[in-house]
Amino acid sequence: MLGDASTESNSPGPAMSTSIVGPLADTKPRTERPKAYKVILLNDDYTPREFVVMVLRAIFRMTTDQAHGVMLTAHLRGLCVVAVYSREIAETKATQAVDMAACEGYPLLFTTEPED
Ligand code: TYC
Repeated sequence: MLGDASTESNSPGPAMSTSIVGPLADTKPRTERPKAYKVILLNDDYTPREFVVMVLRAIFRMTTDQAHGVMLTAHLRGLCVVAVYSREIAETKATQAVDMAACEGYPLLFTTEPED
């Protein structure tokens, strides 16, 4: 039929109504947020309180008041979440903090774990 778009074609190959490309690409953005990781400070019986505060200030950029609060929470409750970062940064900071303590002979521990 002349002028009927459904049957007319200027090029060889399948008619326009026949899909050869499959479904259209999903246009919804699906960028995954990278998982957040907690850095956790563990209590021990040997590391001096002032040294814990110094490490928290140096590595985690806390004020003295913030660092003292985190140190005290770990001291009283056994552990304290220090901060949350991307995995790379959390692991780097935890390692730097543990190394700083180890250099002085202290058993201070920081661990990382993914947030739920
Ligand atoms: N418990 C230590 C002490 O009494 C101090 C301390 C606090 C150590 C917090 C580690 O994560 C810690 N000297």
